[in-house]
Amino acid sequence: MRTLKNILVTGGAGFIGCNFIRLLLEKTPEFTGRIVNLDALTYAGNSASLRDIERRFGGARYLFERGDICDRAFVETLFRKYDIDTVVHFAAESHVDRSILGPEAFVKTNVLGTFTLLEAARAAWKTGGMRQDVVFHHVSTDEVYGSLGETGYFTETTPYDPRSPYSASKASSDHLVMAYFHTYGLPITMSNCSNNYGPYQFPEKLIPLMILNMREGKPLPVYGDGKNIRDWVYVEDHNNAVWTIMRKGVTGEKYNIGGENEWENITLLQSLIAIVSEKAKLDPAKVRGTISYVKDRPGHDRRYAMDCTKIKRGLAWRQGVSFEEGLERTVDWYLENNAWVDGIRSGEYQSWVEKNYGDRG
Ligand code: NAD
Ligand code: TDX
Repeated sequence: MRTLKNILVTGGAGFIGCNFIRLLLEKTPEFTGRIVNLDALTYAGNSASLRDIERRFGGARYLFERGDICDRAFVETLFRKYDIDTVVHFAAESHVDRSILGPEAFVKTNVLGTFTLLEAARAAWKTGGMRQDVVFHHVSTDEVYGSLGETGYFTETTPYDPRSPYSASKASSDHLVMAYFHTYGLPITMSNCSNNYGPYQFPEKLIPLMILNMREGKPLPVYGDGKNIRDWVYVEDHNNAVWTIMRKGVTGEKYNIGGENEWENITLLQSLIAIVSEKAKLDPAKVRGTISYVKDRPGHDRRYAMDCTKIKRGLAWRQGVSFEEGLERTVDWYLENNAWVDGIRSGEYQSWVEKNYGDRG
């Protein structure tokens, strides 16, 4: 088992990263070290997501450094300044639709940014030979494997077959990470996870977008025939898996993480409508009437589904939150956190949505 002391979290102001920092500082007593959060605060990064963490742990166990993972000199300074022994790399451009509209930022951050971090880690951890008491954990996605038909699952040995600029850029970063293990002996671990949901997710993604559009009486845009399938996992279950791999995962290995919880988008939406209508006192029939089938996403992958046997058998990880419970928690969170929501659903993001999608929400 690795003892991790000074952790560099990249992208800690984003959805999964901020939940990871919360998990470690609030719910993981065996972690007594400190976290340095390196985040550029792009449109998806939000310092409001960690304001209370800053207040409670700031200065001692939690430090925020605003910067770009592509900035080599800055990243190297952080390794030295904080004596970093662990990297957990969440920072990325993460939205498939945006990668179709503008792929360049995806290549920069996801490919060049990952390369820059790997180079900085290699330089910092090479003291004669390569240190082996350190770890670089790379957070990736099921989308690198492409699209499934009606049957079958992605395993860790499924050949890569990315279809969108987003998944192609993540696939490139995965290959670089593995190459640094084989070529330079950099101690890496990697995880590929299915669709996450939960608090603090940017409301361009399906679940928060739908919850907030329902609340605001806006159309609910369903791509294509609504029968694309995703495997949903609660963000805390994903982060528990990442933490487990960082401590106990075999160096040089990758692990699939998923919810083993497949839903057609339209069926998921119907469940969400029932939950939100009850909690927000809306008429479910009226909300259903706002479903709007819109033009499909180009290259829209039909189905994702993860085989999680390796992490379950090898590292004894399990999902802890049922879909029913996770959706309830998520809806409650979005209905209760008006200040956080309003901060995003105004200004820059709203103008971007209107420019690219008209008034669909
Ligand atoms: P997100 O878009 O919510 O957050 C990304 C964060 O990275 C933001 O805080 C942003 O400011 C930061 N960032 C972006 N470019 C940066 C740069 N150049 N330098 C420094 N910081 C930068 O993303 P997320 O949903 O939290 O995803 C986190 C990671 O998990 C990503 O690597 C993504 O590919 C992966 N992943 C996400 C999901 C999912 O369902 N959301 C599933 C599997 C894997
Ligand atoms: O308005 C919408 N209508 C719709 O039908 C949106 C935003 C999405 N969809 C569909 C497309 C997908 O089939 O819902 C499904 C989920 O879409 P997204 O929330 O955009 O997620 P997805 O494209 O599946 O990718 C997500 O999971 C894997 C994350 O954004 C990635 O970062 C992660 O790697």
